[in-house]
Amino acid sequence: ELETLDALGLDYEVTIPDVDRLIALERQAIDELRLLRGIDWYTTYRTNAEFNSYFTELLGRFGPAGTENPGLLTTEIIGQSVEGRDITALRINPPGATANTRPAVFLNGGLHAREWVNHATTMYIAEELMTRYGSDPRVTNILDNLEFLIVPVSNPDGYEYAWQSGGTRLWRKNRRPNSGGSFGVDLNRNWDIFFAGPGADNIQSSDLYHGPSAFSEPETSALRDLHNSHPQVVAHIDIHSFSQLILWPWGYGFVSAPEPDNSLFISLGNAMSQAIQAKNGAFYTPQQSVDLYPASGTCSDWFYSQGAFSYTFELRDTGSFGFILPPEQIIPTAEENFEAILVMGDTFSQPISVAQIGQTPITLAPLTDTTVTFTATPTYGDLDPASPTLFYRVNGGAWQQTALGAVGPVYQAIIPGADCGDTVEYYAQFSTTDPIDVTFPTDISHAISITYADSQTTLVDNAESDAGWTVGLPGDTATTGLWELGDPVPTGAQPGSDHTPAPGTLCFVTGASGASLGSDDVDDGFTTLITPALDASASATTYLGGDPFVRYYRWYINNAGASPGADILDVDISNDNGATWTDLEAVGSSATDWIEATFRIADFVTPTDQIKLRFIAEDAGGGSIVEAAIDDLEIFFAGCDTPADPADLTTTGGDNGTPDGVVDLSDFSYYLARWSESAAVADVTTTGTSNGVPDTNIDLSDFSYYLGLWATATGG
Ligand code: 0X9
Ligand code: ZN
Repeated sequence: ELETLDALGLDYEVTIPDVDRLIALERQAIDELRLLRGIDWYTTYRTNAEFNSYFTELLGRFGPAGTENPGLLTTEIIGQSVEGRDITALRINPPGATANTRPAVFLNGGLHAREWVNHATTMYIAEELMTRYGSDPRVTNILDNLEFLIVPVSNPDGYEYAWQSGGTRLWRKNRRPNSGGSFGVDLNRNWDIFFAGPGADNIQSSDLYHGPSAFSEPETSALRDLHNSHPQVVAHIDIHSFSQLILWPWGYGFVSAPEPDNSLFISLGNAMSQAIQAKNGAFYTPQQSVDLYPASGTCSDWFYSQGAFSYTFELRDTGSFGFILPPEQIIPTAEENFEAILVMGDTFSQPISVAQIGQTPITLAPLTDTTVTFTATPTYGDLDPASPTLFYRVNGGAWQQTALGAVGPVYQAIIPGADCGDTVEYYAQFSTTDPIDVTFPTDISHAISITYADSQTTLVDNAESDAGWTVGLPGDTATTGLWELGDPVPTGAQPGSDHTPAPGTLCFVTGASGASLGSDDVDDGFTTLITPALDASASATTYLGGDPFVRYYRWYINNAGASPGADILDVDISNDNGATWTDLEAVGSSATDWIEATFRIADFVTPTDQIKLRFIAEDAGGGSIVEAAIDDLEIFFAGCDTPADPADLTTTGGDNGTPDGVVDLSDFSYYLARWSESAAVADVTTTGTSNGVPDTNIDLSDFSYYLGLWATATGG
């Protein structure tokens, strides 16, 4: 096939030069590991028989008469495969007041036979939940609120077949003998949701064969029946590999889930991705399923059609080993995905999932009202429409409350403005009709906190002309998609226009031209963009005590092509004109939008007048689509002007009426002269009082009031 690609002049990358050899090495590694004594169960891949005996072992530890953490686990044979193998579900449901009434999280692994890390990861999640119950407060809370239904081996026949020797390792489907003599139905195309639509195949021998009818297969029917036997499955994950993806419905076509569901899919998908990345650094791209490719009749779409928030996970890796993932990656894969389960568990432990819309601003403008917006998505239970309330307080004072009003699908309230330097804290509260209260943030002792400050922009570079940027460096290795100043041509990965409002057209972009997805993106290495020196020194602003910030808008896509999510946009900051660099951010997640990035410079480097930013876009693995763009760079200062001293009237030694921040004898003589002339500036109080309120009558009380101000300012 390579010869064909070469002949056609198509760009390709060999990720695994010899899959057969990799399979042979895998078998050798498994056989060697098997000989070791006392190894962890997850150190190597396990057969059907080993899964079955491990189910029994887990029952011994966590079952009704368990030795380790009794009463958590029951197992259920939910059906038999085409070849008559038992399909086992683990039901984790601790005793206690809420036992048997909890909403459920449903996890299934191994629908596809060759995706071996799925079976192991699903099993690991079950074991870890049970091991930690009672000692880990987070897991305890999750299991006290949610039941887990877990099926680690959903396709035992296919799995058995993939373990046989002789070219069966990459088997995907079940082992249905089809009428035409071929074998297997794709168990992720056999569900009763857009059955036999796009992305499924009617050809029996195809890997994507959907089967003769929806739920024609006992394996999919067993999972369906387990779902249907539980009154409330609220969340679900169908666990696959590989590509490191977190996918949500719909997957059959280019239609988003309705709101507020879609917002929850996105925010929870992002949160799970972050939790995974925080564990071992592996990045899983969160995106809608159909953006991978349309597939109809899938497990996840069906669970969502039944009311569960359902995801499809694609576990490790991004293609270096693919399905033949080395056994030493089982545990890290399982561990990082357990973190996602914790996030999902936290979310569905509450009957309403609350999120704030929009980035929390760095500062608020003084004396200006602020509108805050939330979404509240019932995961189960019903929202009391009278309940949404915003609580806020200023400078740690008493909490005030105001209703969060429904505006379309969101809830909004206004926080009245406060003085520069004041700090406001706030949280939102929503209740179910039960009532159960849910707050955002969950822990109200960590309410959202923002300080009011003035800001002054001292530098704007909208990239409509080149202010002296360095576009590419001698050591850069990318062969296409080099940074340039241009008007981007839209592709599936590149923005259709710059960020500056019209008439702006230009931005810095990794190859502005190239009309198709993979043309003129970053390939074969990295390309570097550096700003000119930016003045963020204190002298750049009139704001006393002002704090410099840098802001830019970025576009970044790395989620298409052969190795989605593998690359990053690395951003660094320098305060010595580029001699040394400090990490500012590493962008790993893709967004088909311009995203604001704002940083307080002092959090990274001491502000100087030699600040530079460096943007390195890289296609490290090859084979992926990488597009980056930068626009609308700004430096601004936030802080509060120290209020002018009312006794400061003139510049030292001058009679110019221009305050200079110093109160001395010349201010006094300036006042005396104006007072003698009955000039308006001398009117500083109401006759007979020292209230500081001018009354258009200038007399002795004004003089004594000013004298008092001056004496205070000068210390006598
Ligand atoms: O194609 C599948 O069934 C899943 N990928 S896998 O490589 N594990 O076979 C992904 C299905 C996700 N859904 C859609 N893309 N619609
Ligand atoms: Zn799969």
